[in-house]
Amino acid sequence: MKMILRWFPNGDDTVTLEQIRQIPGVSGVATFLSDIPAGDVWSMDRILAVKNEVNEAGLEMEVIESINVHEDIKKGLPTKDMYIDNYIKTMKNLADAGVKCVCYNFMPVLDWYRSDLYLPIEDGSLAMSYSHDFAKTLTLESMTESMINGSNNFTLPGWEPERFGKMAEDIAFYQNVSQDEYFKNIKYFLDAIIPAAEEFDLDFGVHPDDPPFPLFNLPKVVNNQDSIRKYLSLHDSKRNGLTLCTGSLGANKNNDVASIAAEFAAEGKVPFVHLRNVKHTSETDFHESAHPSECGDLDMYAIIKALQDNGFDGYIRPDHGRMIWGEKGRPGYGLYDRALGATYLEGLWEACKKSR
Ligand code: DNO
Repeated sequence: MKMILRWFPNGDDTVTLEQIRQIPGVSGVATFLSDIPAGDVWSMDRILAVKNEVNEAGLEMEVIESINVHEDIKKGLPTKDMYIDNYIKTMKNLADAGVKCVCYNFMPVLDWYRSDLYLPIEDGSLAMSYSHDFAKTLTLESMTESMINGSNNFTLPGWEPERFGKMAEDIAFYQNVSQDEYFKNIKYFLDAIIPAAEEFDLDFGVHPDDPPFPLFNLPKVVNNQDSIRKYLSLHDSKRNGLTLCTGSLGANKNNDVASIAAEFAAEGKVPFVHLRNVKHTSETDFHESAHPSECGDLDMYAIIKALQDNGFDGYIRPDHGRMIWGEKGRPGYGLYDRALGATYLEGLWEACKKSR
């Protein structure tokens, strides 16, 4: 297992590589070139520039989160082949630069959403939260506005400004796309990229829908054990895996995250894990919490044990932290709470391992 942290390059992060290097046990970062629009090829020069920066700080760059999938591929438009070719070129360049694992998602239009990016919780810290009833009252414009206004002038991953212009049109497009048709588009993509991933020795881990509940009547892709099974069976390969995001899946009380971890780790299809805890406030609503089991509703011990029992040997990163100790930064991605999370999770990992 390698513990890593998400880091945003090009001066777009309040957290420095030097700080990350000093978190005990953290060996690398998950990063991406957020300024390259989805569908364009990531050049070797750009990839090597960020890799060198990471390596010079004493860290590894073995994980990319994400190579975004162009919406035309998701929509199954004729231009999809050109964008898939570009995607594969990016994969090849990344593999040549030593990348081993790619996290991506196939969610239509919206990557992730929270109704409040700074909810004060009991201990005085600020956490991100979600209310489904509230989300359902929003128009696309008000949702986008709230994410932009709440983001402290940081670009939120999945909310890159290049996306805004076409979101409304894309949402309208999907109103006529059935879940089955959408899965055909996923299969087309996987049939093209997974053989390339096999050739380049790259593990792919699809990120679950976040939150796992439908918004704007968009198709849902990966939000429970059955849909993960379905997604992974579209193109059966060890390279076609899951990014097990405990907070995304765990937002639905009906998901047994440890059982999901066990099933897919046993198949060797969990290359990457996002560990985060959530506190449910209703059937659909939650706020994020600190990582320890006692702070939220997920049993981190059970999840880590399930991963270990089933041979998991991939990357873990502490996911979204709260804002604590007055830190100002990109929602979910400050330094302090994620550093606490990393050391807690490493302790749990070690205890679990030694008690085997
Ligand atoms: C949000 C993240 C997501 C995730 C993508 C992966 O904080 O978890 O943006 O990186 O869905 O493709």
